[in-house]
Amino acid sequence: MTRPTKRALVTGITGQDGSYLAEFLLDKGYEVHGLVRRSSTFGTQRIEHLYRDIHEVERPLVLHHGDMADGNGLARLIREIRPDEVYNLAAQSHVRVSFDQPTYTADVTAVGVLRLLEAIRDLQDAAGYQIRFYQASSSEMFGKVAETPQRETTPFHPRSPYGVAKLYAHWITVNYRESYGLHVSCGILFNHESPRRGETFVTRKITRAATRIKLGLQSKLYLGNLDARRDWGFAGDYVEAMWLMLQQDTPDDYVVATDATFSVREFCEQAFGRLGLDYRDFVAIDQRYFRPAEVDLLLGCSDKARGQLGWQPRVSFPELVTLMVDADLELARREQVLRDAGLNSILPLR
Ligand code: NAP
Ligand code: F7E
Repeated sequence: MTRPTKRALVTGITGQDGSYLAEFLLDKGYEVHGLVRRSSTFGTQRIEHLYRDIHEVERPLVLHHGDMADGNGLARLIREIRPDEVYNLAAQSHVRVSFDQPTYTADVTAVGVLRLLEAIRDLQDAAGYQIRFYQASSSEMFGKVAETPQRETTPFHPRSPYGVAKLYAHWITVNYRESYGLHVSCGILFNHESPRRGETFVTRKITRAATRIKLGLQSKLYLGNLDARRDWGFAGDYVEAMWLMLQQDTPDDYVVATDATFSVREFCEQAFGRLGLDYRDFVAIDQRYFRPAEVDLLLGCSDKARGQLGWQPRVSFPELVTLMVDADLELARREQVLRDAGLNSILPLR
């Protein structure tokens, strides 16, 4: 086994992006440490394949219990691991949920970042040891957009407790760079999806439902605002941009996007269309899925990331829909087999 060249700590490693980033860093030869929340059930489905590999080929992946709400625990971990790079992906990341849990969202998604930055600053002061830090900022910070497309210089106007929490996290990261000379960068990422996307985000909700409808496992799909427009990319492409930011000599902030926008309705059309179905026959509107304040339109301009990082997305919108539908069709087929065998109660989540 080749000796790992660098050590990274990934918070949110059990999430969509965390799982792709862990894969990416392991392939680059990193020793990867992940922060995992304690829960009464296993929450590590998205990284199980990386864990399984450990027993076959030696894969330097180590998981640690911790929580963004626990500053002492985070500081102790940073001291013990002494990572070269920290990728902060942990967050209460659901916009609709943030309206129901605003205080929790602020604690984890906003103040959690401050806890990590303080731990990094303390270690840098005590040991003269530089840790590079990535903050997962969000296009939700643009909210009620001041201009289109949105770029690094576009003024922010968040429209949800999540967006406001991300804005605090963004500015405190910038502040620690300016105040203490930390090597910290923010990726202002527009929506990015994959077959590993959480099932309550709209794209995955649509591809799960469309494929289950196709196989007769479900009859209707209830959605909210079909006219919202998003700049949707593939998560696997976006984690490379995170890594590229930390390889720069100078820390900075970058918009990461495909620079194309589509509506939720267009996503439905394409997803159901891939299965030979007309979405209008199956989609119904449920007011519960509308938000108290909506972000109507997001469209990124990623010229800076493309020019300075040499990054570009590889997966287009139609390719993204196709790969998600095809993966969920396979999942639905397995679900159908289990159902036919009378094993509904032990259906695997993924
Ligand atoms: P995700 O799938 O929801 O993953 C979030 C991760 O954070 C999970 O590993 C989750 O752990 C962890 N987490 C939540 N609360 C925590 C806590 N209190 N302590 C420790 N860990 C906690 O999100 P994602 O789509 O991968 O996004 C990654 C990051 O990018 C998030 O910060 C998100 O806000 C941000 N972002 C996402 C997008 C996007 O389109 N995906 C765009 C811009 C920015 P569990 O598995 O235990 O729940
Ligand atoms: O909603 C509309 C909804 O929940 C997209 C997070 O990763 O990206 C994500 O936030 C749009 C919204 O993502 C339903 O109103 C309609 O306009 O998939 P979403 P989001 O809110 O854009 C940003 C960049 C992040 O940073 C976040 O962490 O779809 N919509 N009907 C619906 N949305 C959901 N979830 N469910 C519906 O039934």
